[in-house]
Amino acid sequence: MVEAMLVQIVETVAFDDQKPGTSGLRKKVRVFQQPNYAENFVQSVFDSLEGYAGDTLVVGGDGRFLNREVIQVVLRMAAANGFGRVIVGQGGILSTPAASHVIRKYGAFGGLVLSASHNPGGPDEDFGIKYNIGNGGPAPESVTDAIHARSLTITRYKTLETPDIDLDAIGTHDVAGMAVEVIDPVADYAELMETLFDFAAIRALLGTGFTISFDAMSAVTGPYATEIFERRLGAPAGTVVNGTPLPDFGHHHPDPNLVHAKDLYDRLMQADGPDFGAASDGDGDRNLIIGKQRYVTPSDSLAVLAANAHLAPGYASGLAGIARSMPTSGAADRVAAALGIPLYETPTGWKFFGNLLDAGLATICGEESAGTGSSHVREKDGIWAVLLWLNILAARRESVAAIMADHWARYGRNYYARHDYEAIATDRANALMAKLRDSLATLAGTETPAGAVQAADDFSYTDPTDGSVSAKQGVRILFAEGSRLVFRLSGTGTQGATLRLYIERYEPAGGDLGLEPGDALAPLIAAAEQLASIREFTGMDEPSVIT
Ligand code: VG1
Ligand code: CO
Repeated sequence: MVEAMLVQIVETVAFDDQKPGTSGLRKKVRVFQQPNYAENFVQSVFDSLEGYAGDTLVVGGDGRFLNREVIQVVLRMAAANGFGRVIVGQGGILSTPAASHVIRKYGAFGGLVLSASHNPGGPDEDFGIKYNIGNGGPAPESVTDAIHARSLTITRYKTLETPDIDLDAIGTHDVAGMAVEVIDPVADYAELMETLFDFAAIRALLGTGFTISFDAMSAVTGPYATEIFERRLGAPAGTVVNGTPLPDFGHHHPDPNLVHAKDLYDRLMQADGPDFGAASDGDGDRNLIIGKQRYVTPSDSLAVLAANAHLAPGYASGLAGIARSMPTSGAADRVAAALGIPLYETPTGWKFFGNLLDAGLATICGEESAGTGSSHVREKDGIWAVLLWLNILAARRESVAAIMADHWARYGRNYYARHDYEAIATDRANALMAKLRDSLATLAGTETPAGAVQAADDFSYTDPTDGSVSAKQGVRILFAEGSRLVFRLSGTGTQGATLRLYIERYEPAGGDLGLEPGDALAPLIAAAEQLASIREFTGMDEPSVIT
């Protein structure tokens, strides 16, 4: 028990901007550096929970600027608030999927994951805090709403005065009577991966001269990738590039897309480049997959992984169901139909998959934003996706390009792109969405360069396990044969607003499967401009990022 006389009650004033977004609270580092800012949020989390006295909390982050300082804050506050034990990754490091696994494996009450994920790091960039519940997954909206409500009325927080814990020393430490266990951040996770995949088969594939390259983007996956790909699977040294986590990610933007992972992309497009390339993001939950001269969209990757998962030992008995976020392409829907299993369509954000996974309704989940994962944890998992791809490649002994061609020939191809308009004025972004929403009732029948609009709505989700409803999750404009446009505003940015436009066109098997995506989608892109006046509202002629 914590020595009660050490606990300090600190008076504080509420901040009005601590509403968690798609994935936790994300703000500029300077915002988090305001006195009491992190403390208020952490206390609001604790105040929203019940029954954790004496229980275990997991804490870790992606190593970005402020990670170590906030971990020390959390350790003191956890002790003062009555947790019995905190498990923390060495050096303050835990990738998001590893944190999820550690929460589950050690039966923790919950965890705090310190990350702003794919957002840049450093003194002028972003930081974030996310609370995960005992199933290892992001807190559902009922909890994040309670945290936000508490943050608006908070008047005091509990902490205590103790020296900093040595986060680099593995072993058990003491914070005023509360145990702090500093663990190897990689070992438990690597062990889990060995139970899911045929490491011997992947090792054999690599032994044939099949070459891979993994770009850790100077973010958290470096130590995980080096241990798993180079040490356990025997890939040559140098397979992992940018493998040391840096507080500012080496000034890189740790978002594994075609803009920020262009080096990797360029190498994979060479005839003599690696056979397989992958990258992950700041906190290790995303994955970018590129075969030799064949980029794989995340939506296609989800579909291919689901169609071939039975080739990996952990999924040999098949899938219970597939879940995808609403803006993710319908490629996985066709696989689910062929397998005779249900397909669940959820709002954006991994927190909506947790209930489906807990209830055994879905086994594999994915998002168009380079997130894929399964029931092995309750977060998306970048290295897991890479290993499943490698396991499939080891079993099929075909190139990525051949696997994609075969997939499209069988299921048809969902041409897909996402256009992001970043850092636009919030009022302009809101005005664009409001105008679109106002037009929903009359959109059907409107002629566009992509044909007539068939239907339009604002996506609303009812969770099949607890009946909770999440409304206004994105405007969908549907055309014939599965083509569609989706408009929504990002919930992870820290500067102005980001408009995301998702564009999809389905081409059935036997049709034009080899088009350039830009050409295939051109009529839909023109339709989006016609229906939403993007140029006028954003003041931009082009998106900032196309993925
Ligand atoms: C984005 C992605 C979403 C993802 C979320 C968190 O959210 O679109 O699919 O779940 O980031 O991912 P938004 O609201 O900005 O569109 V991560 O890797 O940043 O935790
Ligand atoms: Co992430």
